[in-house]
Amino acid sequence: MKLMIVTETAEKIKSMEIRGAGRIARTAADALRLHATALTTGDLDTFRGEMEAAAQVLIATRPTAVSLPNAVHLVMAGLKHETTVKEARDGVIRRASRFMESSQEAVGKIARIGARHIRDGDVILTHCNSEAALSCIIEAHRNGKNIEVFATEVRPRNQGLVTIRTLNAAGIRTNFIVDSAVRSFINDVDLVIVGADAVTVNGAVVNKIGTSQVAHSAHEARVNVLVAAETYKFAPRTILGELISIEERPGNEVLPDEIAQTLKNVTVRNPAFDITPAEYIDLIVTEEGAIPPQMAYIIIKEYLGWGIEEFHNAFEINLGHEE
Ligand code: RUB
Repeated sequence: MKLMIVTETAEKIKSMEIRGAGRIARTAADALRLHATALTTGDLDTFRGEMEAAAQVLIATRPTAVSLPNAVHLVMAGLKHETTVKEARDGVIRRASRFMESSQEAVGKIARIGARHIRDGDVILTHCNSEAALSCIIEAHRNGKNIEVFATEVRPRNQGLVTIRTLNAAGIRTNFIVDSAVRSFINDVDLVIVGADAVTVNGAVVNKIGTSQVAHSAHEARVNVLVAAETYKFAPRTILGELISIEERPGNEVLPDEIAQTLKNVTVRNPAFDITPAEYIDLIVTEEGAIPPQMAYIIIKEYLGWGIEEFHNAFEINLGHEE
């Protein structure tokens, strides 16, 4: 009963009713806030245990967007030092509220910084539906720049529809294309702008499946690729060489079961994300400024507070003698 808000939120994230890395992170933080508010126990250990269980349920929903565990850890940080239930509850509420607020502010800052990299007359291509990427495009349009957009369809879940509705509402001239048409139009494009679910320490960007093909086409055509990503999308544990796991979703998102069942030799594969190497990315715009992807470690160390030595201490890792 007490976990209701958490299980409902987890269900909505899994089914993608709530989607997009930033929104997933804010909603998870809010669920933890509401859960802490609803917990009636007077026992600190029970409170901590209930919060930890809720955190695990939320983190387990979708594996790729690093914003989710980063947000959950931010909200849960401090819980082990708080000495009464009231202190712990207030702490969770304060940290969750601060995260939600700063996450929203970050998108506004990214919009202002990203818009500076868009020139009057630019044709921009975007893939999937990223709040951070769209905020840059919309800000440039608000600043009076005459821009035009190519937006992909984004099979199989059609997030491109959400993108074109937003661009249309903002009054931005938009071309809607199927995913496989990117290379045919790339020579008409001046700049690619996409969002991110995760950024690794070596500057690789994990985003909606197809992003790496878009970036590859752009690289080949010498079109710049800009990634709009809040700092909490950077993945600290990649410092240890940990890989980002790529979510594989059910095949029936791609091919209806009644057809798939008639094709005994066919397996439908449906990875939801892919990895674009740093060499195909020109700039990552964060709320702290625009950086080349090779500087991702600085964001992880300076803004998320995780340096290689913190990992060394936290996990008692002997960096020289790992198996
Ligand atoms: C969404 C997606 C978005 C990033 C960034 O994938 O790949 O580009 O999450 O979005 P899905 P934002 O639809 O599977 O969640 O900038 O809104 O955080």
